[in-house]
Amino acid sequence: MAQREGFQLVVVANRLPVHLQEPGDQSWLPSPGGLVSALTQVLQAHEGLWIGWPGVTESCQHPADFEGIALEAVQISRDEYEDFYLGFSNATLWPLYHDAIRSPSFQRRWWNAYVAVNERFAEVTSRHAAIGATVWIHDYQLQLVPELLRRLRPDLRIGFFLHIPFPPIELFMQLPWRRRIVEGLLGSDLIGFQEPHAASNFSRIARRLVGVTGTDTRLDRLGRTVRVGAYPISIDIARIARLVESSEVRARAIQIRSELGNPEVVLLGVDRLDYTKGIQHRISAVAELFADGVLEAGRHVMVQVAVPSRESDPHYERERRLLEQAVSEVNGEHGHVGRPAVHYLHQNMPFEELVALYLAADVMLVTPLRDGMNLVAKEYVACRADLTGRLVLSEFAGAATEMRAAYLVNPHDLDELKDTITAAISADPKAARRRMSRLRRQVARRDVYEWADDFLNDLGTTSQQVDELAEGTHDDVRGRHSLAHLLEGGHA
Ligand code: GDG
Repeated sequence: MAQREGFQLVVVANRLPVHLQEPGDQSWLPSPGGLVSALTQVLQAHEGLWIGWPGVTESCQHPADFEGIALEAVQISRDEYEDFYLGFSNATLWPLYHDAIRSPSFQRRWWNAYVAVNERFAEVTSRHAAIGATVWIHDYQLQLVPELLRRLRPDLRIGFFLHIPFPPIELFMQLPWRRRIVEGLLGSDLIGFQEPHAASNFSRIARRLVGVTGTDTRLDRLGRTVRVGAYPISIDIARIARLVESSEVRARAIQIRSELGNPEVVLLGVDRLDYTKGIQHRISAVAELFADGVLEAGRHVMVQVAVPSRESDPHYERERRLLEQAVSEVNGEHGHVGRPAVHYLHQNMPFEELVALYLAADVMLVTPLRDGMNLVAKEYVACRADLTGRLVLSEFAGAATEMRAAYLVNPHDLDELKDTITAAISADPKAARRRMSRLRRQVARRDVYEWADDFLNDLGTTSQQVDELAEGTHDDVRGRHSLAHLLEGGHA
């Protein structure tokens, strides 16, 4: 739905909401997930535009729209994929922002590619946003875009949401380009984080590094107010409720238990195969519980779904090898013929199958070493309408800030992890129901659609000066689409 004067609402994310079924193929599928559904719905209501990378470095013919929203691609070359995506995004920022669980690597070439790709996103956005439009930028790959875009288009209302944690100052200060990242984010009118703690980490760092004044929730940047806050993301609760009620999904859950040999207890883990998710810590705890005789193959069984992720990255390849070795050791030592202790699936599956697994599982193990939120924890709880099921949850997941009634655990403490899993399995059913009931009330407070509305409503009430600019400067902002032009002195 192209509009000559541009779009009033623009979402900017690293990826478009569609992906190619097979590389080299030309059939595009919607990317799964509550976030895509929520943002699509918001954009549909405003005839908005989604800007992102199509996911392939070769030129491709992506669809011009998706479920009634317009799509605009930002191209990334093969070298930029290596340096901007695998390099700076996933081997510098990702580990640094996740407590440096793996050592972040700092490479100037990666940084230069990050700047170049962020500039391209800002330029494409500036060409398509209407005068005074609202632009919502997502995640750690695009932290420079708010400031770059503001330079091109001071008339825009700019929001940014970070899906992953924002680190404490002690870690963030390692980043050679720390000041540029903070200045980049400060180009926003509203910066949202998953947790209040992340928001205050950012504000403290901004005051220290850039010398802005203000509180943890409001910073004064060059005469503008930048609001900072926590907007914990959620899930599509109604969709999950519909699936839980469907007879096919319920029948599949029963079938899964039967295929597992109708054990007394099914333990479940579902994660992207990522070193931040604590999958190995969980497998170690379960292995020791089998060795101690607390768990017995046949009576107890674990299912671990490890969704393939970032497979060309050597850290992830190594993680996969170590995990598969650990699983095969447990099964070698504690399984029986036809009755493995741990069922391991390294594959993507339809969401319906995932919901059937959530329904089939008595104990859900969510043990990341650090996680922005963790939607799996919320999805599991949303599935347990009959109040059965127990959630073991790492205190280092953003979800733990809200989900206090879970069996909370420090996954680094192997004994505590074993004790917590044992406590969850053997808890008095009444006490476990009370916990699940509290968790369900908590999760029901806000779904992903309300999350998006909350953010956009708050963004809509920011920065009066934006409205004044948009009214007075139509001619002024036209044609400001190139950062190179700006830097040459086209517009200061
Ligand atoms: C980042 C942050 C934050 C998983 N396997 C399959 C599948 N999934 C879906 C789950 C869930 C989602 O993927 C995973 O979400 P998480 O929150 O656990 O994790 P990240 O991918 O690391 O996401 C995280 C999130 O952004 C949102 O802000 O919570 O902290 O790291 O929804 O259901 N879906 C399908 N098949 C699978 O095999 N269809």
